Amino acid sequence: DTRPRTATTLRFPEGFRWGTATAAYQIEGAATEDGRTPSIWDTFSRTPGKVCNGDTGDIAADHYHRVSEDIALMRRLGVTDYRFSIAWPRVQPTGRGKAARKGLDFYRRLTDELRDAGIRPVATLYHWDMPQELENAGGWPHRETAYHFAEYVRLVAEALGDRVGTWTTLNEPWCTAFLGYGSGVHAPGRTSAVDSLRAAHHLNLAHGLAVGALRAALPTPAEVSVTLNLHAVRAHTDAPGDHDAARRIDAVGNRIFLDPLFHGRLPEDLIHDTAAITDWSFVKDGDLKTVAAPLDTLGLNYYSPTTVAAGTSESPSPWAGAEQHVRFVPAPGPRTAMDWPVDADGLHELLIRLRDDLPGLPLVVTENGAAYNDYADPSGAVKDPERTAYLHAHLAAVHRAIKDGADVRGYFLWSLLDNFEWAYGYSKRFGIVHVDFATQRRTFKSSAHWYADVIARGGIPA
Ligand code: PNW
Repeated sequence: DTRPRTATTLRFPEGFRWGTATAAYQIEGAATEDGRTPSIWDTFSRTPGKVCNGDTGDIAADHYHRVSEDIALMRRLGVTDYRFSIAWPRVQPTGRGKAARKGLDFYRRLTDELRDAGIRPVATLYHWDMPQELENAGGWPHRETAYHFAEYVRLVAEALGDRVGTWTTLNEPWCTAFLGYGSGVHAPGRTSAVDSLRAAHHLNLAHGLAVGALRAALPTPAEVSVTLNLHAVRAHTDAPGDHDAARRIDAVGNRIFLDPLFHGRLPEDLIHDTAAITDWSFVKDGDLKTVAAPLDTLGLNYYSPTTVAAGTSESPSPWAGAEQHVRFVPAPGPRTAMDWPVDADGLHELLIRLRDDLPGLPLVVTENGAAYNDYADPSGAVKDPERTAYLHAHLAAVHRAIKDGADVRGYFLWSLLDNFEWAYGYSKRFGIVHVDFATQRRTFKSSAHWYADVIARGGIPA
């Protein structure tokens, strides 16, 4: 890059990783090809009333057949890294037994082409698409699932360990446990507070067992990580009840993962808060030691903050009983098409908290981005100025956190492509590349041109 580096660029550190992120079920399609079996998301999306417009991931962005084209998009962006997920039902179709060669071949092809393009693969092992057979056997509330996950991870690490340097065990276990088994808005759509807590523990256990499997199977030292969607929780006022509401959401939203993973303990206040739901006897001797296996980095996904006050909210909820003490206060100001408030300070807050609570642990923003509608201007260019503004504000927050001493190593923009946005189906678009789902044509939005420029300059306009 020969462009002048003027004082008007907020530059990121040398070697900062600039990426984009996707997930298998949201982009791949090819739902029944090469031996892939149904996942809980295939079942859920086929259940009437669960996903907007009855959309499914059957075809999605057809990425399974468009790997080369999609890597060419990333070359144009200039990304250094690509975060994708591996579909469990593609590589171990029933969730048990040996690996499926054709499923693994797909990820071999993907990672080969990434390497040829000079883009580092960052593989997530679980981004929500559990083989349906394992859900039929009990799913995440069932302890055995954690051991099945570790076995699947071993198969994948043995097959792909020579070509992937960065591994993430789980994406957002909070969503899996609490949206999947608590509020039921995500697959498998169950609504039980105790099952959501059991699921959270077994996800932690699955993660710890998977770290062991990765360390044992990977040929060379690799980077091993987990990605959490931590909640930037704020008390509405200084009233004690509002602070207690924030503490409760912090316990069941954040510390339920942070404490076991990084300190090998359960939050005392959470055990107390949930005493009417469970005695936590599903946590067995030795589990917390397994869960707390050392990690090389922590991935953080951030979209918007949460403000709470004393009160109550609807049930079933993803808060395991805390909804009886907590009211969610709508934030004033701009919102995205998801109706999520735009507030970049929340990202800075979380990075500073992690700087203080987990000293010495490098951080990576593994997802950040926004859903907005775009429009074609008369020349045919696809414009999404609100997304560019959102990204600019959030990258500025990351830059400020780094200046304040947070050790942030990279930023992955969610998402490369418009895709299947879970319960919202195709009605919400997170991509910086527009996908016309009728033709599968990809077009850079103005935000993609902007991001390419940011990467080329190594920073954002001041
Ligand atoms: C994350 N919530 O999902 C996921 O990792 C992505 O797959 C997803 O497309 C992206 O964020 C945008 O939604 C979330 O309700 C879904 O709190 C829902 C919530 C949080 C994250």
